Amino acid sequence: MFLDNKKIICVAILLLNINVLADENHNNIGFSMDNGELKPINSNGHGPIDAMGEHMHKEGKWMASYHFQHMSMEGNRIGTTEVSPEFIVTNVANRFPPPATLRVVPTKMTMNMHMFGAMYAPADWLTLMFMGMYMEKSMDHITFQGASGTTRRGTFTTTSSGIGDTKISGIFRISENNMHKMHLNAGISLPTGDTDKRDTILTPNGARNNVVLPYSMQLGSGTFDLLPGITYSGKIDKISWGGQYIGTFRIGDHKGYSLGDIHEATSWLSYQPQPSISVSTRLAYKNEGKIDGIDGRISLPVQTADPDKYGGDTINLYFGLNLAGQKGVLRGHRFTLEVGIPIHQDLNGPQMETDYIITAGWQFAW
Ligand SMILES: [Cu+2]
Repeated sequence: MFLDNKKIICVAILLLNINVLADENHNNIGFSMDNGELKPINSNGHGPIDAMGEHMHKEGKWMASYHFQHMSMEGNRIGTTEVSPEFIVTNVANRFPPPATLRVVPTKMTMNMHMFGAMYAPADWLTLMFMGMYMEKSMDHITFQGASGTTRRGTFTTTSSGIGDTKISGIFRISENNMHKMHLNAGISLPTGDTDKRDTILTPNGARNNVVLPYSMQLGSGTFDLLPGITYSGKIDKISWGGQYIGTFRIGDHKGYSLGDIHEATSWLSYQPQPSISVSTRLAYKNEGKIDGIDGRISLPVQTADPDKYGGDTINLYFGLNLAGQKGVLRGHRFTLEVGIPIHQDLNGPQMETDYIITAGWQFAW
């Protein structure tokens, strides 16, 4: 199901890619409004797809978007050191003893996010943004037998899916000239994602229990979150670049806990050999705090049940491809693909490490 979605989107993008390029070949790129030709739509006119609220729109303009993101995590680490399931169940203390050590280890997690966005600019200095999402999560585990030792009892998988949190933002122009643009981001995340998801687990003594899933398998933060930020972007000829800081600050708590605050900083560089196509690279730093407080319903001998086993520092490197349709039915449509790999992960572990992130997107402005 997960892979099928991804394949369909990849194939669709490849087909559209061929169309856009075929279209382009018939053109002399001598666009200008004077001789009746259409003005080119720049594929790098927006920043990388995974950076949120990185562009604004002119007064009266709308934009609709759909992004699909697939994230894959496998294996565990403590700090920057990779650790095995056997190491975890013989060395890491259980926050909820007995038993004294952890007895269940997550080994693999996949997350799919379907993001539906809308943007509207009531004025040149203000763009409004809405983003809703649907999420699918899946986590594989190994359960070790009894209270100690490294004998495996079995494996199990938990899943959760549904609506995630909803983001509403205002983007405010600070300054703009031919080369440089700067704006402020002011958003709020509404707790529309479920925090009561349940599924069945395999316990160390062999029971199959239906429990409230740990924090990382829930679909929302449970709290209203403030999302302040600042974005800069620049452009000369075929080269564009930019940088952004976005924070996520939880307001109050929910069911006795709040997820850690997040600081994200990213910078990008993109090259557009012709308006219909551009390639980009991006570096993204993320710092996330531990969970504050505890949900009294979650007390299992597994790292994901421990609020202190969340957050850390990560740096991801991304590569992106951006296409902008110029003519016919494709005009105004943008297609983007961005692939990210972690180059640094220092986690409050044991915690699962990220392998890769793929984001495919469609945007249409009118
Ligand atoms: Cu937009």
